[in-house]
Amino acid sequence: MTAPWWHGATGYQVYPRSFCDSNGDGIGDIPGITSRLDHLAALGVGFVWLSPVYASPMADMGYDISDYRAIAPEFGTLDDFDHLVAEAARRDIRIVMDLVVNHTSDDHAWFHNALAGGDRRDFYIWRDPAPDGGPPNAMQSVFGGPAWTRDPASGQYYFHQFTAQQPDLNWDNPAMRAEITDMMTWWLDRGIGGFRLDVIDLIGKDVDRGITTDGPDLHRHIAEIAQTWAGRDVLTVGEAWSVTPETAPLYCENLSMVFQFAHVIAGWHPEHGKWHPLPRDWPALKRVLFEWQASDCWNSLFWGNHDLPRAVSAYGSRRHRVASARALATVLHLMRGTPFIYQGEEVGMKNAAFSDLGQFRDVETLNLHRIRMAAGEDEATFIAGANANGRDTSRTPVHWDAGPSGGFTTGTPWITLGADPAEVNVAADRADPMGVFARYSTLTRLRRKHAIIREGDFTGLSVDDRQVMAYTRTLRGQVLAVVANLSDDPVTYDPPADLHAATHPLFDGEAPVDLSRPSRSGHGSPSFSCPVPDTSPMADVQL
Ligand code: TEU
Ligand code: CA
Repeated sequence: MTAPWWHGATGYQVYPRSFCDSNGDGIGDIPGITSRLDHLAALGVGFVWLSPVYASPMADMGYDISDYRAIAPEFGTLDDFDHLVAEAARRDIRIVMDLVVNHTSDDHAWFHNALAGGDRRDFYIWRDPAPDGGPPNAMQSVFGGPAWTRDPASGQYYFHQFTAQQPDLNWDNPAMRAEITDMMTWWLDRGIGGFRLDVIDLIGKDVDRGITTDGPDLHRHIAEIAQTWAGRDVLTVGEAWSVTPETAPLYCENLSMVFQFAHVIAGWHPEHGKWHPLPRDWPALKRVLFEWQASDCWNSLFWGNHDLPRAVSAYGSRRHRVASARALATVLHLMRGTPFIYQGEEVGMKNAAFSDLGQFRDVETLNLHRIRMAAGEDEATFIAGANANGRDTSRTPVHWDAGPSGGFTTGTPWITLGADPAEVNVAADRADPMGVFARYSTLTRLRRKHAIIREGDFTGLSVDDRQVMAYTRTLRGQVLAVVANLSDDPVTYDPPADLHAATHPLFDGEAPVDLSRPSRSGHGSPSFSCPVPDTSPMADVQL
């Protein structure tokens, strides 16, 4: 059996609102994406994960769909979408749709019908109030507050895992499921490259037992929707915050891969969560990353997305932005799995630096603000926290150049630009042969070219080292050794004894590193044995 195409492909996530605005209304749109496809082709990506472009009131920025078969007018039309798919295909890039089927918008026709007591009532999850008239149980929504909202007309409550504007669909209802599979087939027939399935671990829930993730019917439901793509050569990526190495194989029976967050969660305070990141701890992060490398399932590999801080801010060096962005790219993309680049990451964009509450747009951040203020937090502390951990921090527009609005729009952007657009932008970085883009575009090509990157066995090295990430990939007697300094400072790395002298550098123009003896390397260290002192050491060695 030949390996699936996504083993050799690199993905790129487009958050359409902030990618490129074609008509000056300040909102990125589909024609804007099409206009920048040559950038993605130069980067060498094989597919785009397109965050939702469906009709939506945007209560959760498109993750609240009001019509699955229509495009939001601010993003364009179905013709624009078909044109994007065709133009992408001409560049060997597939368009993977973000599919949100755990819930719809409260503005979906089904929910209006349900509120009116029509035949779609049971498309959603309704329960009678508790004896005291309150919510049926104590379940909480992800964005704060109860997961139940009362419908005054019927007196019943509906369930919503996210905002009240995102009622959960009732997956126990076969008529509802039939509508979803019809809709999926309709998109597949348009020639899309597959689906990224939003919060797919939630669709088997049992609210009466308080179960949301990994519910009793989860894999039966996933198997049913998988029928829509049976026999089609498409990529399916299941977003699953709850998946573990033990449960992953169940997902992988039907999906190409899970998009799991173990390394993200490992960086959070175990009790207080993402707003309380732990001090960076590479041994802990590596343990998680390496554990997943041993999974029987194919991996997805990523540092960031539209819900997470920017890669270089979350994991990189403050002092060496470019070098650490390159090193992070390198260690991620040479692991086993399909790497994903979040828009702007390919030029080392950083977290936003908002200074004022009025600059935030995300419902989760704004809800949390209310909760925090009520608890007595001061605004400056909140804003600093939101810049570091909130979702808007990575949702600011792509900086295409140093011009007004970063070349994103000729109008007023819907959200403030990110940090330092004059310095950190696509044009500047692409002009630098040692820039971030140069490294990413090399990595996408190396993955296509070298079977060892796609198929090689993975062995994590030196897991307790606090500064260096190191591992090998092995295939048919060949060894690829990956060693990168992820710290702010020069390091001396003493490689395990069984690594011998390098014979070939992986990256053109870099000398092989002798891994038979300790070598000193680092950001700015003159004694590093690579000709490029300001980057990660790489070597391809023969045992
Ligand atoms: O995210 C799933 C999810 O649970 C996140 O809301 C996550 O908990 C949060 O971002 C952590 O801070 C997906 C989408 O990626 C996200 O944008 C949506 O808001 C959410 O589903 C609901 O559709
Ligand atoms: Ca626009």
